[in-house]
Amino acid sequence: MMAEPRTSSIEGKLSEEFAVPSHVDEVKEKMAAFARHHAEAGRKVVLITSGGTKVPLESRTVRFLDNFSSGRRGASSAEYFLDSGYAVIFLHRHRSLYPYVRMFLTVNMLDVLQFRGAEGAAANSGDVVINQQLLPNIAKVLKRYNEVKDGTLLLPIEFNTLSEYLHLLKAAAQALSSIGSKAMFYLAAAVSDFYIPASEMPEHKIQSSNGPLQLSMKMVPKILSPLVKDWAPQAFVTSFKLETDSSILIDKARRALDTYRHQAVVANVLDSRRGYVVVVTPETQAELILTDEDVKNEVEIEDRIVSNLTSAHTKFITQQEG
Ligand code: 9Z3
Repeated sequence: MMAEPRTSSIEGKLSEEFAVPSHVDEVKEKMAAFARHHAEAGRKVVLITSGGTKVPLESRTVRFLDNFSSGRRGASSAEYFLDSGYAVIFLHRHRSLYPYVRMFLTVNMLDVLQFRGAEGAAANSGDVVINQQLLPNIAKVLKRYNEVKDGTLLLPIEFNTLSEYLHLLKAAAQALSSIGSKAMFYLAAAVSDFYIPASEMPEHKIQSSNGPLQLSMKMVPKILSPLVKDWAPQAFVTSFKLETDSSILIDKARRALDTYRHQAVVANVLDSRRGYVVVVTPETQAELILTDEDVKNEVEIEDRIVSNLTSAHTKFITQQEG
């Protein structure tokens, strides 16, 4: 078994080495009010993290290290959680995929809009309408989007930097602690494991005239540890494990569960992540696979993941209360 990370040193590192965003208290209060309101209305609340992180190499940043994550997993999962009756806090990277809107990002807006009336493109003023033949699902999606908006069921919170992500996740965990086991964490963001501390970062643009670049990066603190132990100890916590080598995937997922003692790990491999995942819990292991038929019918794997986890969450709540 892995040595358990020391929680207090992680909290210390977080406050010393990662700049606290100025709006963190305000956002925390917003999240706490959202959670209280929905829990009182009998809803469960899920905090979804989504998207990649970028890690700056210079303090006046010209260059940064990024990763592949599009935020699609988080955005589509948010929709399935909403369909399952959850209220959703969507902690996502600025400009990563967003629930509902994600479906229309590949269309050029100007190609699907037209002037109303017979004169069509010849007109140069008047009402603009959408060509629904080019966006067959738009009415259905717009209706659902408006229902979610009118019910204030989705609270979007953005992060840009790794520091913002870490502090906002901490604030979210503390904000949700008041609703105990009704809270779920669904940590799908692809967060950098490495960073350069502000004290070791050059201020100005790194000069290529100095020759080849060697970087030394530090480990990002394992924030899952204080989240599970201290900030939201009663919540149902799901982390994600990504590998490129499928032969080590399940072992790594089990090790994460042993180390952090949370409830579930969704294990996935980069290339097959849209069609295959394994949900690993201390007692179970469920393979979720999309068949060719599923793909033809536009079934998404997030539908299966969310259905698996919402059932596990319901059982978890019953056990906690019993
Ligand atoms: C995931 O594994 C997500 O499923 C993906 C989704 C990021 C692969 P997309 O955003 O992709 O839909 O394009 N997220 C967690 C990845 C991660 O970095 N996990 C770390 C690890 O595996 C920390 S738990 O060690």
